[in-house]
Amino acid sequence: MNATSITLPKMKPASFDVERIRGDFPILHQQVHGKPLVYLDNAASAQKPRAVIDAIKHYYENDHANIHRGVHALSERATALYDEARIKVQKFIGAPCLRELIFTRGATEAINLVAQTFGRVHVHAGDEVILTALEHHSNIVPWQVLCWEKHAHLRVVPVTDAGELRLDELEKMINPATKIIAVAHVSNALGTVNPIQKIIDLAHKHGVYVLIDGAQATPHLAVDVRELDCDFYVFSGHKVYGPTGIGALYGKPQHLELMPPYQTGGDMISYVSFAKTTWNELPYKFEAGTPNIAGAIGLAAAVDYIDAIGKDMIAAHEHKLLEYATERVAAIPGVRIIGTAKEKASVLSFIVNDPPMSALDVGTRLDLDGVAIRTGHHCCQPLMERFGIAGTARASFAMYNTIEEVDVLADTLEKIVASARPRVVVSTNGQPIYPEPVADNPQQAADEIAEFFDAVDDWAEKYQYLIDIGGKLAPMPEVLKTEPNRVKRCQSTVFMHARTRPGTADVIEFLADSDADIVRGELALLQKLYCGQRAAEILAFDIQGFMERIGLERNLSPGRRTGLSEMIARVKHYAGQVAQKSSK
Ligand code: C6P
Repeated sequence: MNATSITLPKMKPASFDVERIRGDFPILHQQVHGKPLVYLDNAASAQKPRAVIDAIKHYYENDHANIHRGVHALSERATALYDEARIKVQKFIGAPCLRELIFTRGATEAINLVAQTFGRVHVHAGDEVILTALEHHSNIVPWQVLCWEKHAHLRVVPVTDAGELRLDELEKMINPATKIIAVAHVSNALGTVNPIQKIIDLAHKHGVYVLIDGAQATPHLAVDVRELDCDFYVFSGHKVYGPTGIGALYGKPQHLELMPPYQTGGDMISYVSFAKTTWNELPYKFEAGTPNIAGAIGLAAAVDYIDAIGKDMIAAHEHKLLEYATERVAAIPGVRIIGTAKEKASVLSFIVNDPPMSALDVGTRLDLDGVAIRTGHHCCQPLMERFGIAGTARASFAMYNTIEEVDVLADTLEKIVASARPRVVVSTNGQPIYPEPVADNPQQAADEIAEFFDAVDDWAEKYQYLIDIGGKLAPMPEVLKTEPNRVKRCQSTVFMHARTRPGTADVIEFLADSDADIVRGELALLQKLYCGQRAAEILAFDIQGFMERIGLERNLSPGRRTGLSEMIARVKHYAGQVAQKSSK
């Protein structure tokens, strides 16, 4: 392979051969918890074909050097590869010319770039920025910050119960103060394909600029920014089978020319003196510092891979998967699909409400059977609020998923829902009953718990232990489930209330609850360790070491680890206050 042959273009297959495609993705062929992996978390990040992995490997093994700087062969090769990558990505979204295609770290950085440059120039006090209720936080917060800074206002287009945008409301909302509309092409939480062409046309009729967040569209739909005539279009490489840390911003050249730089430094300048600095031409004006060269090369390989399969073929296959999955999941009693728009792409969000089961529990149990989905608010908290739910379980499909995998998802979900039991809430007549200590000190309690965990290898058995002890969690009276007692940064709803045991100066006890079985298990574990123990001993106990010893660290997702750390921090914070007071 030489420097210019970074991709492995294939002949367009006459028909869509999913097994052949699966063969191109090494990661898919593994077992998780003893079951074949069924990867349905593609909206969060898609897996990488060997062509992408090889392109990056080949680049680092043969061609790496910094770009636009060296006079030597490697630098020239790396520069050529980077430039070639830009051409491929430009073509991928139909950008008319190269200077309109800026490499960014991803969709998030691209939106921030536009808000902080274009937004700062065009939005002033009293102006309005229109978003929609189904935006990802990445397409909310940058605009919110801009509006705070500029004393401008955010307006939000509502969605119907099906998850479709109310275009009638948008039409009423646009007024002379409207400067920008920022809208997702496809909703990551519901899968709704928004009528962006109509939105762009409507906005332009009123002289309003439009940014399209294409993070969830580019993996599934053919995109042509020239045809769309949008002002900006952003997407992330890792969702289109490319590497993380790379993405792109398309912008109309007349906007990009007038926008001030987003970041300053090397490569984005034309000339620097202490008196005056001038900017480089487009697109380099917006690419300060050494860029993600390998990322761009990997993204180009991903784009080639998609083109070789054919976007239409991919879309048709994914549509079949989504239709079948919708039919199967909708038929499971107790399950409700969230997001039933007529036009959808690759995302199936649902909740289990009979008996009620937290999305976190659904996801954790599916994982035990090798099925990877995402649970929670999907970085769309305002949308979840609109639907009156804490979060959903979300299966999202990619070109390599199969009908058989959809069956595994549906069959496993059916089994999980059928085995779910309504939670029995023990009445205490409003009287809190704090648990008794299970040992003389936290270390002794930890040793007893660890004895069980040491004896079993299987995460499924450990998980069941947590579910069992969580089922016996001391009930927490509703009056204690207050906002100050809510533990933040958890994927589920968690309350904790600690106190000093009456008649003692430094013995801690606490009550806790959560809507998720797995979290109640974690809370019960903490009660075993900490309840009825002295503050100083709680503080001295090596909780981190214990979590590692019993393997909880390894088996919890990063999100769950964060939640658990917050719960531990709460008890320790309280113990710290008590210890300080009692030592005075
Ligand atoms: N959504 C999901 O699981 P970044 O993180 O910059 O690559 O993409 C941000 C982003 C922006 N817009 C939309 C519509 C998105 O879906 C995402 C990322 C992932 O839904 C991770 S939160």
